[in-house]
Amino acid sequence: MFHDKEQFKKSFSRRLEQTSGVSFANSTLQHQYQTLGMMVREYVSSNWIVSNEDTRKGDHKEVYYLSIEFLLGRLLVSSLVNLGVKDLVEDGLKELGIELGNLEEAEADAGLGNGGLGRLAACFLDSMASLTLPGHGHGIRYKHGLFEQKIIDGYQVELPEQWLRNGNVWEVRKPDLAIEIPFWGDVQWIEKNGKLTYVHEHAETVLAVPYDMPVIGYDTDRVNTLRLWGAEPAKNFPSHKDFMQYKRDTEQISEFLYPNDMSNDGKILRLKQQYFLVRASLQSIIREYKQHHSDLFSFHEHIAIHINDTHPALAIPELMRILIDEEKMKWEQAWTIVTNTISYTNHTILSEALEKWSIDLFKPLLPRIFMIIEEINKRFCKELWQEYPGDWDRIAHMAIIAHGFVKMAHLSIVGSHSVNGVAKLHTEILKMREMKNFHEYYPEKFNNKTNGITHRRWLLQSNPELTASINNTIGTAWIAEPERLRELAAFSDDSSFKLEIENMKQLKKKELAKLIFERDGLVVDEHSIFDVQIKRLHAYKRQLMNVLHIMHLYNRMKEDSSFKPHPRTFIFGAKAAPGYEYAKKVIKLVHSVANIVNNDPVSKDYLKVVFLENYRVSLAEKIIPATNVSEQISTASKEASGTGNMKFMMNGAITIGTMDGANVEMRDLVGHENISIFGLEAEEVMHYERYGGYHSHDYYHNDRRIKQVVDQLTSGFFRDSYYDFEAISDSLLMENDQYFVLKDFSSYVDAQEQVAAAYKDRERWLKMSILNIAHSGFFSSDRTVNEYAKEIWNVKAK
Ligand code: 26V
Repeated sequence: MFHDKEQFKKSFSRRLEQTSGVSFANSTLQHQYQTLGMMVREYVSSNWIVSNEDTRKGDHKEVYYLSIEFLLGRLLVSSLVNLGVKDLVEDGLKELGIELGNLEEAEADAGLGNGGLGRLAACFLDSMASLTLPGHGHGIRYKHGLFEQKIIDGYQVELPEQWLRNGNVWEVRKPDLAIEIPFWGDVQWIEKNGKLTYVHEHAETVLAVPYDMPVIGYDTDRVNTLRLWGAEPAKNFPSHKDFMQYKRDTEQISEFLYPNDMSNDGKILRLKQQYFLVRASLQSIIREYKQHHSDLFSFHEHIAIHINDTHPALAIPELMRILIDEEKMKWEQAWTIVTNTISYTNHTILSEALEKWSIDLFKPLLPRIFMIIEEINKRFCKELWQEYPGDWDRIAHMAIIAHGFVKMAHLSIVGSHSVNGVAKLHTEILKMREMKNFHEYYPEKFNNKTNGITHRRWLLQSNPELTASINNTIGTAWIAEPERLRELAAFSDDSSFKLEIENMKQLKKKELAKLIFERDGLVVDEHSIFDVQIKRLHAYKRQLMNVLHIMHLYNRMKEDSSFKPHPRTFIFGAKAAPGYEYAKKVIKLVHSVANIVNNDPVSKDYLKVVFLENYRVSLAEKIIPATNVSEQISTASKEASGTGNMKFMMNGAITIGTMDGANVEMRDLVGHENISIFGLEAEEVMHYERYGGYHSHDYYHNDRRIKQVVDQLTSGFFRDSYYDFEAISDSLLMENDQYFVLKDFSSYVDAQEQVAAAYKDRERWLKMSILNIAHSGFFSSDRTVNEYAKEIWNVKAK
């Protein structure tokens, strides 16, 4: 149905009328989108079945990627791109009077993630399928993804997100494969068929129902599966409980995605979500495995299970439970299988995000799992005692259970065969600081896998103009081997390629300017520098430093009428966790600064500040190709990797950034003259943190520019919000500026001036831009996933 345009048009119109129940002429965009979606699903269904049956029969090792988040975004156009039929469909629809772009907008984002960690999982799915690796995802089918952000008077307001309002064409519900998940109750030690065993009694059971989504690879018949679990009442509800209460309690498990990334509030519902995901996934993996194997003794030779951060770490004790209680294996044998099956990625060193659960909460909810963790801990501490006799301090630090808490990172390290960080610097910090003791004890487990992004979504799909220019210049081999983008380096002085890059950027900026006007009624100068910071709002990401810099430029213009900076449009997009007051104040500050700068006749033709509401994947796809300057300005050592930085680089933006996360590797690849690096380095930050010596007051008192902008926060300069910014000012002065904003301010201003100077030099700028694109191939998630497959999972392409 996608091989021939005429045939496509015919089946599309027929299907539309059959399924929507209205005539073609009266159909809505929603009808049209649903129809096309169904056609794609049907088109891949036979390959999907073949892929599933192939791997199981062929005895290939498979990998399962367990993640509490999958931030997929929209799927229609990425599916068409991967199937290689986008142009045909676009042309066919056009002849029917329909714009593919409009159908694209009719799809809701699948926003089942907070940020980097969830989007990484989605990029990995795309790469696994495109590399024809047998790799599947397991996650939760949240009824509401990350909240929808509204800005009212400059303040963030959260609304429940509704991605399932019009159904989800990409999923297949499989109620016959549902699995029961027990919570609470008690564990009894009983004799059964002459053997002692544990049984879990009086549990409250929840039903996990799988919804399968096809994961379509690029230019391959491979179709993998993302299985998302939805919670429903089980057939037998507990007799002691009111049935309505029971229904609410069960459905709540997959109702909402927790919106507070990086803050571990230890809520029981979250622990329920984690066990729900883990138990359902393992049951489903083992059920399929058993169709072809009579026992689980060589499970780890056929199955790899990856845990995306510690959220699915209960896979370790759960797999132990299955092997011991159900398969009747000995502890040692089970432990060998478990540790050889599981691998773990750490995504942050921020202590606020490290998960730990109080025993009081954990033990009653998951009684058997708690017993098993106690046993793992006991044996681990005993081993440590052998290695470090008498070193109580070290053992207490490394224990899995200590001071009334279960530490999930420790469980993950002890129960897996591989622990990886997500960028070189991050892995070094893990090894040398945060997880030093563990690295000393298990040096062979630790390794680095620098993150990546799928170049199919972030270049082919979101920037077809750049894709076409690249194809015309170096051919199309880079699509399968993205590191061949490097061949573009030879064209960094080529005037016609430069012109193409310039035209591409201009076109993308024009499109974004139009979007900004439609959303906000704000006119931005298409020829200004588009300077962008889009990411979750966090103190360590330092959106505040960006805002203070804008205030400083404004102050300069007010004081010196001869100072006319190159026009700039500062674009922000960010959601703040609903309970994160400081982050919400920074959002308000962006709006207050915008109010002044965008309206003052002195500045309004030079500086524009735009905050794009409800930042999400589909918006990123429109912003990134239009960006000139990419802001990656976290306090060094705090951003594990960053992945937005890579998307901008691939689309020809110049990065202004600190030596943090993957920025370090970007600089090494592109060369220091093609990226603007400033500020403290990680070692320096960690030295101050350990030994002190930084006094933000000194910077406040000794730098007039700093004093001026900090004073403005509380002096009544922002007439609409007199008291709003006291907390921000306090964080800088009273709390000694934990993220070194004032310390790095001056070097940031200098770096910004250098960026502006480079932009004025057209030839130099375009050369930089081309070299950034040329060196971005390393950051394709195909490279990352290949490394995982070879060095951690030991799985091979089919
Ligand atoms: C932690 C928590 C704590 C409990 C409440 C809910 C919740 C949700 C998510 C997280 C994990 C946050 C960690 C994270 O997203 N890290 C980011 O991972 C990216 C992919 O590796 C990386 O590029 C970013 O630098 C890193 O911040």
